[in-house]
Amino acid sequence: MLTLGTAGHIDHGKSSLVKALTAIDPDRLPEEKRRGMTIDLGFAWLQVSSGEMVGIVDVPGHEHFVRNVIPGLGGIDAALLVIAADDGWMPQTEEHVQILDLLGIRHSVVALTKVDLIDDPDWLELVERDIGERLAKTSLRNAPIIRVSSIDGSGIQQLKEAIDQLALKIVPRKDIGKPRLPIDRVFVIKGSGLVVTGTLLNGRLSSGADVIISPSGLAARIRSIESYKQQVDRAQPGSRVALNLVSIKRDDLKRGDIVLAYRARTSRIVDAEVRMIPQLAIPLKTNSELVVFLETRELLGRITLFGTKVLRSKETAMAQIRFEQDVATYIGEHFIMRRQSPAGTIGGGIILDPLAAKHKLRDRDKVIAFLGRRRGLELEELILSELEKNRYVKGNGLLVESFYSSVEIAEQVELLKSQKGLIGAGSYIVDLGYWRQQTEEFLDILRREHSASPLRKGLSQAVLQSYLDLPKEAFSQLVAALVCAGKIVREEDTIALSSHKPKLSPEQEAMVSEIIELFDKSHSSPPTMKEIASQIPSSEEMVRFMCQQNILVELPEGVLLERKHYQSVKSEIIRFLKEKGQISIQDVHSLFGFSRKYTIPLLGHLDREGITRREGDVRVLGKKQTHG
Ligand SMILES: Nc1nc2c(ncn2[C@@H]2O[C@H](COP(=O)(O)OP(=O)(O)O)[C@@H](O)[C@H]2O)c(=O)[nH]1
Ligand SMILES: [Mg+2]
Repeated sequence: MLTLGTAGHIDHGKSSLVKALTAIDPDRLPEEKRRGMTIDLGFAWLQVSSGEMVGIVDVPGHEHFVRNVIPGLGGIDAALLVIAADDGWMPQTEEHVQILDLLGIRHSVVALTKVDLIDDPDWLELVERDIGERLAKTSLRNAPIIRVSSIDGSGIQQLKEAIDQLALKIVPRKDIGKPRLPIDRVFVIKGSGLVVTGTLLNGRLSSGADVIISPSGLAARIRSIESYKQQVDRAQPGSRVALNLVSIKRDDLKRGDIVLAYRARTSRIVDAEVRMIPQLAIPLKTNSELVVFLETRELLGRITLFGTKVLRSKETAMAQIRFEQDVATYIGEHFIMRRQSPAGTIGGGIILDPLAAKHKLRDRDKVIAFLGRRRGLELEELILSELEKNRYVKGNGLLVESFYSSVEIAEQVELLKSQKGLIGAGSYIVDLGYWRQQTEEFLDILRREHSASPLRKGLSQAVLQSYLDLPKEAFSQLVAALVCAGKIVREEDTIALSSHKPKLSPEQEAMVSEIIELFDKSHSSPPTMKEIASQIPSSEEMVRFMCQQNILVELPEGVLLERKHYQSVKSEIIRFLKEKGQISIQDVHSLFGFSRKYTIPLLGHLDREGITRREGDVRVLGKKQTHG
């Protein structure tokens, strides 16, 4: 499946040639018939000797209708440049060749038409030499020139053979599973309804499929598909198709909209590399307003040049284009830039970042370098630069706006993972530099925390995560990796550097002894938190530390026991319960000398631990009857 586009000056015989090749008259509008002139795009097709269908898009040659030419040439694989032998190279020949060159169309054939009007063979040679010289500096430099006449049919067979040869050379368009049909015509057929046509790119469309219209985001359904006047269930990438759409209104569709089988992200701002045509007379200034043609769209935009204020003929630059509306583009998409006055094509470009944002002036160099990495359109560079830009990306959202399939992208990501070029963290992939920086940041936060509060065990995961910028899944992976590497330890929810040993200063050690002394002094009425605080100023943190260190055991209501004391009380209670079956508050008092102030919190604590269980006024053994 490939599509050929005509190009050339008005009246040079493009439409006649299409008719001679295909027996289909591409001029379908009544006005076109009446004026004998192509106004809008026309379509025809022929079968080449391999059996393959070749669609032909016939464009108008009049300079007024160049706005209709570019949408037609946007999706073609090869060009059929038509030049009349009597006229030779003319202004719209030039303009159309510029467009083809900017679109990067390399496959082409030149038809030298109206040779029946020329008797002088020297003249034909002269015209051919001129054409060859002019094409030499363009992407059409390898085009063979075939002499034809649509009137007497001479050369038509040779031209068909040249098209056969082209069809063999052209690599079929990739099916990357992201079908998009830039609409070039919308019309209503009595009886069947709404029809849109275009050249299908990047994937297949099936009848019955649900589709989305970009940029409106409206949903529609394909009722049926026609390709080269045949009803088909499924259309192949690269083919001309007509879709009969339902569940959408005529007024909701126009040329330039795109039929998509997936929801594409859009942006008003894109970054691109732009190139000026050799014939540019008035240089392009930064911040100029432009008309930008993308596939079948015609959009107003304003361009900011990076690294320069003006571009002259043949010059290139990285640039940002801001549109007045959201636009769905993809990396590697070609576009044409025209000026409104004086009207004319000034250059073209290739989208390098379809989802760009405004950049700060001081980031310019970084942005230029970022775009420079992408200009080769190599997948590895695209992935790495995308990560550098976004730091982390959900794996399945990576580079959806590119001409690589999700399988190709996933394979390259796996390769880069194995080469340690990026980090896979759950369903995310993370830029390697960013991952390292976040890891350092994480360890730094712990270092700072430990030195500021040497008595505290560490920080909770939630607090640590709030300091970093990573999705939860990736954060957990980072913690796991650091635990695995032995750099940190995790105890329940608390994380500390593995090197962290709570350390006490001589003054703090003195305070610990002072606190212990209070406990030693009053065995059956040990001091509570509050009581300690009132006797030893600023001791709260130390008491907390002693609890963390298991020197003290904290019971409800601020009651504290030394650990050893608590352990022996607990064992004694268990022993008592095993012997007697139950224990009362009075029993606890007689056993240990504790007043109610202590017995209630103590038994409450043991209940919570599952050692005891309350039954009316007494306790019995709880589920967890462990000693220790
Ligand atoms: N003598 C001669 N006239 C031609 C030939 N091809 C086209 N014409 C005439 O040139 C005029 C313009 O042709 P058309 O196909 O509409 O040109 P287009 O504007 O490039 O599409 C028409 O009057 C055609 O009959 C040719 O090979 N020989
Ligand atoms: Mg025509």
